[in-house]
Amino acid sequence: MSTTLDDLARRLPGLRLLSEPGDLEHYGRDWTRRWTPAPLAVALPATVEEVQGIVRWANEHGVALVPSGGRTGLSGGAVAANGELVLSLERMNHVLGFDAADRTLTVQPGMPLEAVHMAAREHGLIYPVDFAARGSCSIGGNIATNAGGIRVIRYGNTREWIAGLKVVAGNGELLDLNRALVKNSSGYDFRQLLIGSEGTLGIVVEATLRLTDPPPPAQTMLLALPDMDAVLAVFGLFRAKLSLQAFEFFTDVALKHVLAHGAQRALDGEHPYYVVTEFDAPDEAAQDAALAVLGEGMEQGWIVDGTIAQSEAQAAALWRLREGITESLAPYKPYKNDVSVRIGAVPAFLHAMQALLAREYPHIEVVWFGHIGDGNLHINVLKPAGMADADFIAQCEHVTKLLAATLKEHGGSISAEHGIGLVKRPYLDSTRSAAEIALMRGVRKVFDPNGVLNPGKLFEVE
Ligand code: AKG
Repeated sequence: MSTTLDDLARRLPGLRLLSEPGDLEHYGRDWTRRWTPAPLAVALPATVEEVQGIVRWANEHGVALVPSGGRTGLSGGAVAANGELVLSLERMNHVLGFDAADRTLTVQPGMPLEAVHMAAREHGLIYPVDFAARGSCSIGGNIATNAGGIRVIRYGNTREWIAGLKVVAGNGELLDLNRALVKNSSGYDFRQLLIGSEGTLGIVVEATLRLTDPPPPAQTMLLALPDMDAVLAVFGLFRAKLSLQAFEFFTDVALKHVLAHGAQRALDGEHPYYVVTEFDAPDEAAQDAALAVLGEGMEQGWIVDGTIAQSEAQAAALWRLREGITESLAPYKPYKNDVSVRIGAVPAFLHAMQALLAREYPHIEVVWFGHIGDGNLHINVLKPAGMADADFIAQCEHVTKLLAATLKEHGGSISAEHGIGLVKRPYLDSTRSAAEIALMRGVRKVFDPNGVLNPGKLFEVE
């Protein structure tokens, strides 16, 4: 161990520290897989005091820290490739309390999202933010990236569900932000500033989450559609006539990969676009109304085929077609774009982008899917067999520049829900103005004066 690490071990005798090559490899990377992990070591604190001790030590020794949750991020926000200390919160993974009057659950940051869901259900309530990585991602990571997911259309992003946060700032000080108050008009809301800050302002050590009533029983439908205009038309129809919980789209290319990865085909024939949608259907009348809306979409020629799940198992099988896409593409080392525009701008943006991709990538497989009702599109470009990683990334970065310009024209964002991290850092200025970025730098300096928190992520610290 280096003398620097010796000092950490001496100051915090109970702290679990790992430095075996396998551990450095495991904790030094996230799902981006682009960088070679090379952390100094991995610290797994079990208490707030240990987190504070690590941050103070990092300040004194000038060591960079990479806060780490489930490392399921796709923007390189949790990568440690430059001798940083990974500060993994995975041991801080307990429920700290439930408040029936406020309907809040207080948890530690390392709890997996799925465990949060289960803990909420024990009280007859739900924590409604949800997405495919629920079993692996952590609530702290969700907060650090303001995670979105498949139910934003009904419930909004993570930000809407955080009542209070305890955070260790870059100087080691513990901040108790908002104390779970519903109304608090007492100046700047640092809780909201911390949400989505990608571990650059502070380390979340405790979160108080708002819970809500479970939704009424739902029905899940899979639809096949002829083109993107039809997807948007059906979204308009369903949103007007049904109470939507989710409305997700994917293409035939995505379906091909997910079926090859073990999912079950649910509709015959081949169609360019598919939608998985879920809506409230508490009784027979609501189910009949949904059938009528399906019929209306078919009459209009917007829906070519459709199926309604008749059981929970069938609903899960339909969801797998959408939620299994990321995993099915992983072997192709996809270059990911996660963009958003205002919902009204989706059609114009989509057409501009399809033209751009057809021009720039005539021979490369591009997979589209995402949360169409939130204006959030995931675009995965698959690495052709035989192409060198570096050539592929250079080509994709060129197209991302063009994409960033197209997004700017349409008033969109280069990152809808994955964060900026390392991957999108070169394009931050396509979404945020120079004045905003200057303010961000100033804020970061105040929270983390010595630049120890996740340096290099979001923007380079000067
Ligand atoms: C989603 O499935 O909603 C994701 O955020 C993953 C996107 C991707 O794999 O590009």
